Amino acid sequence: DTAAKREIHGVGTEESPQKVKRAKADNENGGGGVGNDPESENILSEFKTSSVLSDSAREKNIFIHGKLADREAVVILEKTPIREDSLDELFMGSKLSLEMRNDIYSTYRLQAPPQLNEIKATVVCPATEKHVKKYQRQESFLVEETGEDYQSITLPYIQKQSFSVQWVHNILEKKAEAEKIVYEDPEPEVGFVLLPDFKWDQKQVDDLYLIAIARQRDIRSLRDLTAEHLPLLQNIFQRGKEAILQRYKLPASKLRVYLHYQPSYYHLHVHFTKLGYEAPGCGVERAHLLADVIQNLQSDSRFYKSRTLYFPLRADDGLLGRFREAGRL
Ligand code: GTA
Repeated sequence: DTAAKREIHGVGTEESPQKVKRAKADNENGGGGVGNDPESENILSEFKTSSVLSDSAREKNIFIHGKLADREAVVILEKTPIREDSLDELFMGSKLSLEMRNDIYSTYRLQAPPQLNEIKATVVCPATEKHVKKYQRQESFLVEETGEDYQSITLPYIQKQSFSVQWVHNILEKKAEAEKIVYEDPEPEVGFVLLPDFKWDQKQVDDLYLIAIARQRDIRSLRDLTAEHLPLLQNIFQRGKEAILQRYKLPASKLRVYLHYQPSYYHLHVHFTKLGYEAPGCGVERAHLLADVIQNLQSDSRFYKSRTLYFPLRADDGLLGRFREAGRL
């Protein structure tokens, strides 16, 4: 799979290696949430840790709650994948210390040059209590939501309690991340913006992750979709795949294209990830393939209004509390 091994710079992206290497500190809604700062001062030197929300030795990441200049913040640190195109530099330019040798086996501590030893840092500041809960490791419960449950429990809850989508509006209005747009269709009804998801460092296609954000602002989620939205969904599917083929040389047969239910952000968006990359939230309990969504709406315009949908909620998610209060769990 040569496409999968191919690194991004030099393969059709216009972004310079320096630019794509920059660690991101885009925040969600800090004073309007426009996050195009150039690499600058180390704002994290001021960060005071309160607690570790979760961590994973396997995924090599840690989610930390703390304070940044007296404001609540969540910081996510994640070691980035080792790129094939950096191997020569890694072998030549590192310091190596032997840890143990036994027969044909030996292990070393390899101290890579700083530019090959980056950690991706994501900062959410000011973070709401909901952000803190979102990133906290917690037990999950599968919820069964009928069309009526959606109307009586979920909809009233999300109308009051969901995350701000200011960051989405900033993208649509080119107030943030404008330089990262991979493809855009300006048409108001079927148009969308395709750009790298902020979980992706864009250095290699192995973990490719883009999102397509619909220009229409009144579609909250899967539940709002009817056959009327088929031209929009088909446009995102078709043009999104074409743009990814052109930019990253990855064919549609290598893509997992899906919507989340429940999403975190209630403005219609579609996830494009590389098949084989286990992106957070790509499991069957949360991801709905766009191809299936299109077919379901073609056979029944009211499919997502009437179907029972299943999804996991974390133990202290307020929505789970509402399902409990309503005796639905
Ligand atoms: N380009 O400002 C942004 C931005 N924001 C605020 C969110 N996204 C953004 N993309 C850009 N700029 O894929 C992306 C998110 C997500 C999508 C929204 O928009 O990265 P969703 O509405 O379905 O929400 O999709 P979802 O999937 O719950 O959100 P998210 O944040 O991906 O959380 C899912 C789980 O992924 C988390 O619980 C956590 O376990 C994990 N996760 C989240 N962020 C990171 C991270 N930076 N590194 C590693 N794991 C992470």
